[in-house]
Amino acid sequence: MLSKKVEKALNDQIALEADASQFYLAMASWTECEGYEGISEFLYEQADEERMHMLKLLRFVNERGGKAIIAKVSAPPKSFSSVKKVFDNLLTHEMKVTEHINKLVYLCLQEKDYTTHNFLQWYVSEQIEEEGLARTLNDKLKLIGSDKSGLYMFDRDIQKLRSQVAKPE
Ligand code: OFO
Repeated sequence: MLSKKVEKALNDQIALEADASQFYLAMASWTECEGYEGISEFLYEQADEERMHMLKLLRFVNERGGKAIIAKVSAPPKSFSSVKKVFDNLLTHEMKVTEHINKLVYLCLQEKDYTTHNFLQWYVSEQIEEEGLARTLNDKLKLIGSDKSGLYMFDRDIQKLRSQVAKPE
């Protein structure tokens, strides 16, 4: 059985993952309209992944005798100033998620909820991957700067870059 504190923190995390999914969807749609096929495909997949993260938490809360709350998602921006800005947003978002996961893990220890602590280890590994990938992509874009042909290749190769960063099971 979840303590009220852990249940509330897990529900906050559900809302955060749902927000991330919606935000990435907005970036996927914008990059698609701007003609970046590879980048938009990558971001559509990221949006799906965030939804999966949200669902996994939701099912866990219900299975452990809590009540998952489906919160309202915030409206993401309609447009973005550049591809670089999109990936800055991605990194900032991932860093925020990592910080929240770490706080959740700490709370589980305080509450002596070792089951949830164990469940969250998957998220800890996932965040290492996601943050690492977001950093790698930002570093590439920094190198590319305003070079249009570099950006063209980045769009073409982004899925290859993703597979170079191994995904956890
Ligand atoms: Fe679920 O926040 Fe990214 O991974």
